[in-house]
Amino acid sequence: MGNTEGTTLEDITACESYQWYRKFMTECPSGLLTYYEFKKFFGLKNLSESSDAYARSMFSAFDMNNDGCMDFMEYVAALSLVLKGEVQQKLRWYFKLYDVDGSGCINRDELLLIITSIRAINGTPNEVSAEDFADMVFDKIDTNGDGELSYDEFMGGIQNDEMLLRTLTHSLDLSHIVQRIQGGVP
Ligand SMILES: [Ca+2]
Ligand SMILES: [Ca+2]
Ligand SMILES: [Ca+2]
Repeated sequence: MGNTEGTTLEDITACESYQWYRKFMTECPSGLLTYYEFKKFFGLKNLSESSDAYARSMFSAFDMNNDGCMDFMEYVAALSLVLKGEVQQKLRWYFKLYDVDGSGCINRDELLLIITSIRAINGTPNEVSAEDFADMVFDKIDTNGDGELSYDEFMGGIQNDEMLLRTLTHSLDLSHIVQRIQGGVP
């Protein structure tokens, strides 16, 4: 797994970082978020096995130095990326998130796991089954047909497909968290 996160913190205003800092420190006085606290923080409760696997891979993607905890900088970097990052930065991060086993490629099982988990967490009804959706993604963007999505196939394919891009962006909609943060913490 290459450490090529292009995350910059430049575009966060001082006021926003203060709000995020306050929120983080209120909910996590130790300054380090474990996976258990992470789930509490993001209001993830009663997760099914696959949703839990997804939340766990999201946590690992946030935990950039892989020490098993999310510290404040990682938290801000992640939020900043998810909320304001350029499409390319976001996709790079999604790729890391979706490549559950860190092999450098996304295979069909990994994609299916993610789709199923996202659907379970978001609880939204879908016309297309997760299996069909995964097949469609592979049909569209696995350009060399080897059954795995390489980084280039993923980046190129998603960016050239309005619908996939929108689906991906919605899959990690953190707006309710932002609302909680910006609404202020008592
Ligand atoms: Ca960490
Ligand atoms: Ca993989
Ligand atoms: Ca491929």
